[in-house]
Amino acid sequence: MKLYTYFRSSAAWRVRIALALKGIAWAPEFVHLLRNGGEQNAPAYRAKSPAGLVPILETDDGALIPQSLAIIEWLEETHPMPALLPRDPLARAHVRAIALSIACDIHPLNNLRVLRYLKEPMGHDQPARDAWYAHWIAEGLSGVEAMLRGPGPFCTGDVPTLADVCLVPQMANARRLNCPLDAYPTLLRAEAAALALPAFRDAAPDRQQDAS
Ligand SMILES: N[C@@H](CCC(=O)N[C@@H](CS)C(=O)NCC(=O)O)C(=O)O
Repeated sequence: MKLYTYFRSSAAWRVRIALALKGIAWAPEFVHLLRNGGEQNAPAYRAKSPAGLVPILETDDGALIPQSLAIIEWLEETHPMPALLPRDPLARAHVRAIALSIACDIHPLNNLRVLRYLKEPMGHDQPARDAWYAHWIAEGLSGVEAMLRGPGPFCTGDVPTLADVCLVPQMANARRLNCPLDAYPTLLRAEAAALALPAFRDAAPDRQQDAS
């Protein structure tokens, strides 16, 4: 299968982690979000991804799956082991709630196209855009910190789940934009546990062939 990916995309990073945890072979198709006016905007890519976003997964049969969480759920259904969702329905709901808090409530507010729109046409300068970014990170991560319970070391227990898959890229993004993270000791613990695993580390932006 092929993954349309950009090294710094946290949504693509989620999928790279899931593929690595499940030991699934894949080939990268690089989509540089900044070069050539943004390769996500090229007509050939838009034909595959009308939304102009990475990641998309192309299956061996040529089917295209957009949206990182839809891709990961498809991987979970087609390659169930190791599981990224617990068996117990309530525990599954909890894992999904953490993942969605990150993927739906934090990440979209700080996405490239949103930050660009704040600049043009809205006219917000860099300090204002940085404040926007930091505000939504703090608001979002405080909520997620309060959702974690139990001894860990991962988000919801002693194995990594979809929650950890979403957490690690979001923490890295926050750090890259100099957002303070000291107020989130449980998230830092879960992040450290995840990054001790090769699947999380090898999927990181600086390990990708398109890193520049
Ligand atoms: N909800 C989508 C978000 C995808 C997304 O926002 N991708 C970003 C990179 S992390 C992107 O392609 N941005 C292009 C742009 O903003 O122009 C998912 O989870 O896959």
